[in-house]
Amino acid sequence: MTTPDRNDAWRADFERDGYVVLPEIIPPAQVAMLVEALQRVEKEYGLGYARTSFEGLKTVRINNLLARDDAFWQVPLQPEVLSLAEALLDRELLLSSLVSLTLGPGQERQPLHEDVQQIPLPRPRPPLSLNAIWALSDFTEDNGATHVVPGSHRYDHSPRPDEDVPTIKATMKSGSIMLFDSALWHHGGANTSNERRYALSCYYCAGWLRQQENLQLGIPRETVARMPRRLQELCGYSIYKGQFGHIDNQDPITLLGHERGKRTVWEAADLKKQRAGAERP
Ligand SMILES: O=C(O)CCC(=O)C(=O)O
Repeated sequence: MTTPDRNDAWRADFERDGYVVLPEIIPPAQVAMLVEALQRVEKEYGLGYARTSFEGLKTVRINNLLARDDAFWQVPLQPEVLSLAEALLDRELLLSSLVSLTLGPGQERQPLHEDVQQIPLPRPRPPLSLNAIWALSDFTEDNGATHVVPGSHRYDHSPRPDEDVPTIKATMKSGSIMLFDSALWHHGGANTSNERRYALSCYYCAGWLRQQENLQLGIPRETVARMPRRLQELCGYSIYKGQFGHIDNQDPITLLGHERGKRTVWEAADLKKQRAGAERP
């Protein structure tokens, strides 16, 4: 269980540094199951290394993981991370993407970047999106642990291509999760070891922001229909503040066989008026 004290401490670290590490919160059996699932999916779909240097020419990235194997469904619902993400974004947040980051031996360091560089809004700003990097291997000095620039989420600009700043390596034990503000400057490290570094990136965004992966079109409807309702909502079968994302004034969750979803903001306003009228003597 998440105690309020622990949650508050994590949130304070996150706000100061732009990231926080939740040490070893995933049980070893779940880590092993996820690594096995990644290996199975990689083989089943005949996947290879990414094709761009940013994504990593010695890195296997499996996109759209929720559609590939049910084993990944629990990842976005991880209680501690989801409750922190809800506290930072709000409960109507969305899953932006769920992707694996398997760094092979020989993978070079990634360029310094932030994950919301394309969003045309001034910095600094409150978090728009959050990335939870799940360590499914120990993140060590030499296998490509993510580098971060603490406090850089508060800088007034995104990193320039030639910007040379000191970073720290977020080394952590397998089963740990690093949650960071996607405005934080960071990059994947170089993997100079002989082993693969297994990781997942579970990326959440505000409910009013476009998702990085188009999960409504990318996951077959019959697959989403089998998911837990909270995961369906996170995938975009939901409306933000009763207004954004509706289909003909209906919450899209009804497309998945649920009788009722959230009311639109307009229905809610009329209902409030009717109730106030009924209470008047
Ligand atoms: O692999 C990592 O450690 C980080 C990857 C990353 O930051 C990205 O691809 O945007």
